[in-house]
Amino acid sequence: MIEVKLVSSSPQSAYALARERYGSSFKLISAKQIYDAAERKLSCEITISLPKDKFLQLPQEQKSAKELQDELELLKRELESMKDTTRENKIIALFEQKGISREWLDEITAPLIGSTLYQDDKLLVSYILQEIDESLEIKKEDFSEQKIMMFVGPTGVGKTTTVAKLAARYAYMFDKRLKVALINLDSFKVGAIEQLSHFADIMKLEHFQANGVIELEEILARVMGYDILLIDTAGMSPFDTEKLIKTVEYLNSNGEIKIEVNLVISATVKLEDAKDIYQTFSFLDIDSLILSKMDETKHLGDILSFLLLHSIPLSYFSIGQEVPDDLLVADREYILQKFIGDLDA
Ligand SMILES: Nc1nc2c(ncn2[C@@H]2O[C@H](COP(=O)(O)OP(=O)(O)OP(=O)(O)O)[C@@H](O)[C@H]2O)c(=O)[nH]1
Ligand SMILES: [Mg+2]
Repeated sequence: MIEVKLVSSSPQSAYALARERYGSSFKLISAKQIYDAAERKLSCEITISLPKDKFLQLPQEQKSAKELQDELELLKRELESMKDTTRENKIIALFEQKGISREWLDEITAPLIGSTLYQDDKLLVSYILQEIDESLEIKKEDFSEQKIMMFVGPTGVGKTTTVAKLAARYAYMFDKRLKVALINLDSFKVGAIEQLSHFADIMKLEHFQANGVIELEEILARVMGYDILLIDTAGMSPFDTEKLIKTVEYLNSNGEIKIEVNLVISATVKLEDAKDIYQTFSFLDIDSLILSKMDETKHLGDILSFLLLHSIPLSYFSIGQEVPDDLLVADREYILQKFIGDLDA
């Protein structure tokens, strides 16, 4: 809609003028009296609004200088936005080059096209960063009731290491120590049980081995007095994944047990691989995401893009091999600062 002002000797004649020019396609917004001291004359100015196309259709000679100026401004703005859409914006290109999905960038910057913000590099960078920030979800730690946490993810991503770090955190790093037990589920991998039991021995924590859902159910029934149960799983073939899904479904169908599924995914992963991994494990109802190997990459664009597509809450970051030190509770600031470092570079 366009706003147009018309001046005449009285409100009635101003309104008649508007009718004459624009027919019935306008809406009266306001009217006010104007006193011209030099001429000692009273006149009336009305403001009307009308659709842009009606305004542009009018014969040029009927338009006042003010109207022509308004029209020119409008055309200028339209021309700017056309330039914006045809010219590649270098800030958007930079974010894309750093791994942020073009589709997402286009979607969030579309409303800015033609505005000064779109042309201002610094403002546009902060706008996009803020949008990323707002899209990231963080899962807070909550120990108000017993927790059974299962860790799933591709082979070698850092599941067992993360389980060990979390066990140490929960059992020893809070004012109120939590009673923690570790469980290996269906570990046919050579050395997998030893790897976790080694950590369990050092930390003096209970450690169980469960082969199959029945054994797991028995163990879960036995360890009801524990605050936290951490279930480590093995690297997956499609067959294993199907079995795992059935296990979790079966256990969750028993109203008393709720298994929280934590997907461990490496921060070094490419977007397409992250999508595949998510696809594989999405049947499990993923509660939260743990980003591992944050220390192995400076480029977080791909994993950020993945998070922008699927807003799964982030719970922890694994930032190295050291147990228990190299673990952080997920936070937006940390991941964004790392990404900004990459943008700066
Ligand atoms: N740099 C780095 N290495 C890590 C991190 N987390 C784990 N690792 C290393 O990655 C390797 C694999 O770690 P695991 O914890 O055994 O991985 P997993 O997912 O349990 O592997 P599978 O049980 O075989 O599926 C080990 O050498 C770990 O020390 C991390 O955050 N950063
Ligand atoms: Mg493992």
